[in-house]
Amino acid sequence: MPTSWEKNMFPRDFAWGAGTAAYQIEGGWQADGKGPSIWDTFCLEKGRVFGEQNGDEACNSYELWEKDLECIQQLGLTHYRLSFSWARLLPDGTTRHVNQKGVQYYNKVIDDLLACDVSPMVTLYHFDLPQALQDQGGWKSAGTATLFNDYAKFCFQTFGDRVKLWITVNEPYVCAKLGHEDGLHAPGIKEPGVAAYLVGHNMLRAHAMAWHSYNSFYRTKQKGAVSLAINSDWLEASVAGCAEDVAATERQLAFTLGWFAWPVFVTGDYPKIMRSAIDAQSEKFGRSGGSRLPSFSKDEPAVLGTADFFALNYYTSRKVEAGGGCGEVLSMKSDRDARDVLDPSWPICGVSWLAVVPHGLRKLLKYIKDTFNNPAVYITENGFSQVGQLQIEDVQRSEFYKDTILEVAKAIQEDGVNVRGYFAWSLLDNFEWADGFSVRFGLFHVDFADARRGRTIYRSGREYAKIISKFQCGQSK
Ligand code: GBH
Repeated sequence: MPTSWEKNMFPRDFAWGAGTAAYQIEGGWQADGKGPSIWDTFCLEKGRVFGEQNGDEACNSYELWEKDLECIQQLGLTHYRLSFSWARLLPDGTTRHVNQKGVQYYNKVIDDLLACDVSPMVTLYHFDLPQALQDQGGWKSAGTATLFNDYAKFCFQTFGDRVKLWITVNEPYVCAKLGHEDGLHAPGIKEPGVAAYLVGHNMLRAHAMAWHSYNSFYRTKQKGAVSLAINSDWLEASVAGCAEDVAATERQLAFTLGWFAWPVFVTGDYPKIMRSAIDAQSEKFGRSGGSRLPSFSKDEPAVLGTADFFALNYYTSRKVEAGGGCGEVLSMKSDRDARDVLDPSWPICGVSWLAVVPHGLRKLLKYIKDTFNNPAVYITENGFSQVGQLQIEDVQRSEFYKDTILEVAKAIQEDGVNVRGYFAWSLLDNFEWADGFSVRFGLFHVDFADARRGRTIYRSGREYAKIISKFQCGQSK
């Protein structure tokens, strides 16, 4: 078992990347004809975001893109994952009106990357729905999936000659659960036990339509690959061998990873235990009117098989035990009847939800290989944040990156997982959603108190650059 770097631990063409998302870094919220998004609206309401902060300016990457490019080069990345702001390209969400200034901005980003031999991976949707579409029902409305497909086709058509790796939607779980069940993310809807399932369904439909569009109209010419990014913790039964905990772990997995991966990679439908748990709760609550979990229509393009690779966002691991199922009201929590337990041997660092468990990633990768028929996998996000007293010499985060990347190497070498790339989250400290700027995930520190938004590499950034150079040395990207 390797405990230190060895030659050839990673394939020659392994993608070494870092990621960002439009609303988290760009700023320029009203610049050059951009339309408002649900995050612009959400941040206007008091009490939503830490310190009433917002992404109006963020890292100002809209104006300072060239600074970001310098950071990317300093790390020696082969790939950079960014997201497009839908409302910057299509201010009212539809292709009736294209904002050419937005097109110019992303064209420049893409062209500059390619000129530096860095390949872009583009996410079409990272939490920032155009407000105009929210006003028509947002992701709860079936029509949003069709409009997403139009937007996706527009992007393939406009940028697909140069972008070869596409993510349709980032973390539909988070949009559905935090945005429509808990109300902690935009659009701030709290309709527990109902809206999230509908939203998840429409996001899967949107993804599937976009994949089929690419497959039918662009793949032959553009030769790229399309997937959706699924976030998942590694889960283990709280007490190994305890039947109740094992069953709870299976339910929890079905309601998180399975919710999106089963339809796309396994059956074309939701996990059976997810549907039966939801329907059993409905019955208990005397709710009629059909399942709260929608069904896929035979008249629409199939969702099964609509991923050219597995895109995984991994941050943390959890132990799971049964419980939570006897709530007073319908909710996803009561449907799941499973709850997380933090293992005391897994240190919590930075934000409260992030127990640092690098070996959980290796186990999850093996699980993905075994469960989803050995797909090509890109780890599209992985990282660890700082909160409070800032350290540019962030030793702990440097160690975290080393440990985690070593686990990825083991997954490749010993478990035979087909991992194609690793993207650290994030290139820059940025607007961390409801946590505002209080939580820093960057490989580069950003000085938000200064209008110039200076970027300074952390020790963890230097560590990552060192690792990349070991495996990239003398190779053409
Ligand atoms: C990613 O989600 C996002 O894609 C990215 O934009 C973000 O910057 C990054 O995480 C870091 O947070 O507050 O207890 O309800 C990661 C998956 C799922 C992790 C929701 C945080 C919230 C737990 N996230 N979870 S809680």
